[in-house]
Amino acid sequence: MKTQQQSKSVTRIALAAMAAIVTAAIVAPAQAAPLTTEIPPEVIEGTPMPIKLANLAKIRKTAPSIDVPEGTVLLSKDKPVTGSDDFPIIGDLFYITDGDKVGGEGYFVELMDGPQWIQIDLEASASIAAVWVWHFHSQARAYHDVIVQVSDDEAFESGVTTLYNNDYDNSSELGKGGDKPYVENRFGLLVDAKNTKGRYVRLYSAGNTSNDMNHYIEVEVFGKK
Ligand SMILES: [Ca+2]
Repeated sequence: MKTQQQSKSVTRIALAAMAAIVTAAIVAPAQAAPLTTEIPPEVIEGTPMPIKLANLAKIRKTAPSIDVPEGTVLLSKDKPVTGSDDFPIIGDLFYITDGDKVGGEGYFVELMDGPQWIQIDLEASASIAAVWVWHFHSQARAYHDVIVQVSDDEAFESGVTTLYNNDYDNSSELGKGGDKPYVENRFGLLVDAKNTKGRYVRLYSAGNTSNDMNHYIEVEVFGKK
């Protein structure tokens, strides 16, 4: 029969062993690195417009960052882009993956008013770690109903994962989102994709606080093939 002292010491050893296992479990998948990208210079043009929107997120003053798995790369560069508006009013859909993130004239594509979407085809299913979005940053404004989704289905009819949704009143009818509307600036919106598997990334918006149109300068999809 064990004495109380022996029993305590066995417990201590067991606890130490458990702690070692827990530590190993935490350390093992931590082969992660903070995601960085090139942040475009600030270009502010025109007259500031009032932003009348409740529940706005705090304005970003520095580049956002999340940890992503080691070996994460930019998957979207020059990948084909389609959209709900095939004939943009200004610019071209390929601007969205051409690597240029400069604010101002000549760098953004303008899609018509109302709820519109664009879709990036990564040309193969991938493990997606993050989606970094620049709608427009030469004027402070917030886009309505920003929704980011991933799927292996080109038509987004099945197997759809919503990564981000700030349609707080479900006006775009894709479901109510819990993310906060935000003011666009050169730091963009960094969405944690949590290594979701998919070939297509679709982004929705429904106008902005300055006008009814939809704009994109660049969207970067990061992940592993
Ligand atoms: Ca671009």
